[in-house]
Amino acid sequence: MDKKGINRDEIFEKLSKFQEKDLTHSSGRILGSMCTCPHEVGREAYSMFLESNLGDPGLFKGTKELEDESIRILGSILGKEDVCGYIITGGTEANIMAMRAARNCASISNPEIIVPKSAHFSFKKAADILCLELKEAELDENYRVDLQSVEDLISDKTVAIVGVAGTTELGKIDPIPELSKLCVEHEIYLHVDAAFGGFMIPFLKESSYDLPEFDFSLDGVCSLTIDPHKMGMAPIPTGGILFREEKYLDVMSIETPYLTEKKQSTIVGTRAGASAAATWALLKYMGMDGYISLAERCMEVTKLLADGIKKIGMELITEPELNLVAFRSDEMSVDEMASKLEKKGWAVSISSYPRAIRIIVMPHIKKEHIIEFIADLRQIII
Ligand code: 0PR
Repeated sequence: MDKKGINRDEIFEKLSKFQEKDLTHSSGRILGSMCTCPHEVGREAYSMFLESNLGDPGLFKGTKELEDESIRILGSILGKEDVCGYIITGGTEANIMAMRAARNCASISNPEIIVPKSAHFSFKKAADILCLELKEAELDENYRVDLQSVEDLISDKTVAIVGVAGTTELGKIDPIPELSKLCVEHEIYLHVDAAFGGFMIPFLKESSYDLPEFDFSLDGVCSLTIDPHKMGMAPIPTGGILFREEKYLDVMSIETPYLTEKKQSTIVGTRAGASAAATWALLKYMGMDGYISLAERCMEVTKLLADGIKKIGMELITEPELNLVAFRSDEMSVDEMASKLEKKGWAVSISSYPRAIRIIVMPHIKKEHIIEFIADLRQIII
């Protein structure tokens, strides 16, 4: 560290230089990210609550109310208003918390969890941290989890089954009603990872899209991940974890004798109250109508992209169910295509199963970006 500090202006000049090297979502060039430009209402709410720490909620009673109300509102769009839960850092923390609750509830030795092959890698972290054996279920021809494969993996050590509502790589929705039935029959904890789909599916359903049930309206669903920092447009880091009943929090609570709350069920101690404030502000500001039209707009742009890809003779991996399009071409490898697109200034990502170019049509991607992208893509393959 330097002995003397440097002045404020110089600091910010230097910071700008670093920032210039970053890509920005607002350029419309980031096509492979599940994050987006945070909404200005969320930004302002976030910056208002920078000193608030939900790890000691007795000191920040107002922020705690914002968190509780956010959880209630999220519950109300997800089939059960009286859920419990927290606004946390994101999908990874949410999934780890859910697996911890499931493991502690079951309290058996050598516990196992069953996740679809398409599940996010955060479950591998959860398995490692919590000493769980991870069993991966196969997918069907539409890249949704295969129910028979899940059933075949169930053993007397199974403590949780996971379904994904909006998979990371392809945006597919697993058959959650069937998983719920299976879990009720076998008395196994069911967690739904709707980190991505949670802010899309309820609103698309309101807007006449025919999508399956995936939330607490299904008896078997014990917990659900929903990330405001993805399709909710909140600043990073803002995740959500919801539990059907308080007992799931109790099994992982730790005593915190000198704090204003006597027990803590979250993994993280000091927690950003700003994330809860931003979530509350956006839920209130957008309302059902705001999120419905956002979801509809993303789906329209998704359709434009999918149609454009087909028109230039490329193959969609699967029909998009949410705002995610994955495709490939017979003419060129996926890696070569990605690197040529990068040279033209497009930041795409590559899905691993199957290997394909993967584009998530987040709110920062507009029709004009897609038109420009398709034109570049056509040029690349001719
Ligand atoms: N569950 C699902 C279904 C996800 O898609 C993700 C992340 C997670 C859990 C974990 O969430 P956190 O990253 O909030 O802990 N999905 C994105 C992905 O891995 C995250 C992301 C976002 C990655 C933007 C890159 C990026 O530029 O692709």
